[in-house]
Amino acid sequence: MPKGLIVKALSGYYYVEEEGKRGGKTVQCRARGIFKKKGVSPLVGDRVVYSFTENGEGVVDEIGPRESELIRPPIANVSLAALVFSVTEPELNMQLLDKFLVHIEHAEVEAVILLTKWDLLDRLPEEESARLRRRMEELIALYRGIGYEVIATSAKGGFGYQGVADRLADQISVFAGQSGVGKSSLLNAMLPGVSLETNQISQRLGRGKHTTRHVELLPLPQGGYIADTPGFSQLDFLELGVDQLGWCFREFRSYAGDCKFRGCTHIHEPGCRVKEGVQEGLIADSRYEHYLLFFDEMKDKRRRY
Ligand SMILES: Nc1nc2c(ncn2[C@@H]2O[C@H](COP(=O)(O)OP(=O)(O)OP(=O)(O)O)[C@@H](O)[C@H]2O)c(=O)[nH]1
Ligand SMILES: [Mg+2]
Ligand SMILES: [Zn+2]
Repeated sequence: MPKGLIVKALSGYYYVEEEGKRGGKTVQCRARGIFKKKGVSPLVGDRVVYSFTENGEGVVDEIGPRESELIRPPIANVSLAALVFSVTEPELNMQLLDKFLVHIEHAEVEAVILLTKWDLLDRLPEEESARLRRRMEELIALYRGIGYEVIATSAKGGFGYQGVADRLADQISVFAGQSGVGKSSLLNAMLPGVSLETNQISQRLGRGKHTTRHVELLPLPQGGYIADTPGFSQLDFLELGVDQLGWCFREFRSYAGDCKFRGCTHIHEPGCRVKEGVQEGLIADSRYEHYLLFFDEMKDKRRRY
């Protein structure tokens, strides 16, 4: 039976590309009923075994082991997530960025932060532009300091994306972020011959807010794939345990080992090295505040379910 890769999922169909034929024609497949019974659903990025049916369509028979699995956006075998945030329109939300990083750390996927629409900084009134620039400089210093790569881009201004393209080569990567931050626009600018629908077009058609409606893997010229995904407005922590939260704040790890108590939640325990790190300015206040916020959010959820 042939092997392949699911490159798109739409309305209960999975589009499978034959192994070794990157960018080639896909076979439209249904999933075998057994998956539903087992509570498993195939994901874009899954390596699968499939077979053909009489009508020229196919059936996904087996799903290969997953190296990683993201729930939001739903995609398997991603090794790099590009978290896309615009400097403005919409203005960057640091709480959402940290929440996103928690999800990515939990999935054990690498992350790179892309700051889009950099060209808008030149077009804003001077004061507003200066304020945003300062904010971006601080943000870049903070996240680079933690160990995340940050790249400034502009699909309109035509810069930044060579660095992004190089970073994505030879693996499955995903563009994820709020709706309207410019994920599809950046991919269109980066990839010759690709023209994904972006917001302006859909406004003309009078459609709603989210422009991209499905997850799709696009072949990259340098090898590998990039997934464009629909934006989201919020993320929740359903699948994450509260005891795992501290570990998902990457820079806490080197301090957490020296906390007095094992299983320290870094909230009210004495001898907490993480809290000391915050007081000494080694850990950013904003990161610790978001940790506390997410901790409460997760506790609340537990109480409700
Ligand atoms: N000035 C400027 N505008 C941009 C840039 N990139 C995207 N835009 C605009 O931002 C709007 C949203 O862009 P999209 O690419 O559709 O955003 P998206 O993240 O794919 O949105 P969803 O598919 O809804 O998740 C469009 O009007 C784009 O023209 C940029 O670099 N500079
Ligand atoms: Mg889009
Ligand atoms: Zn602690």
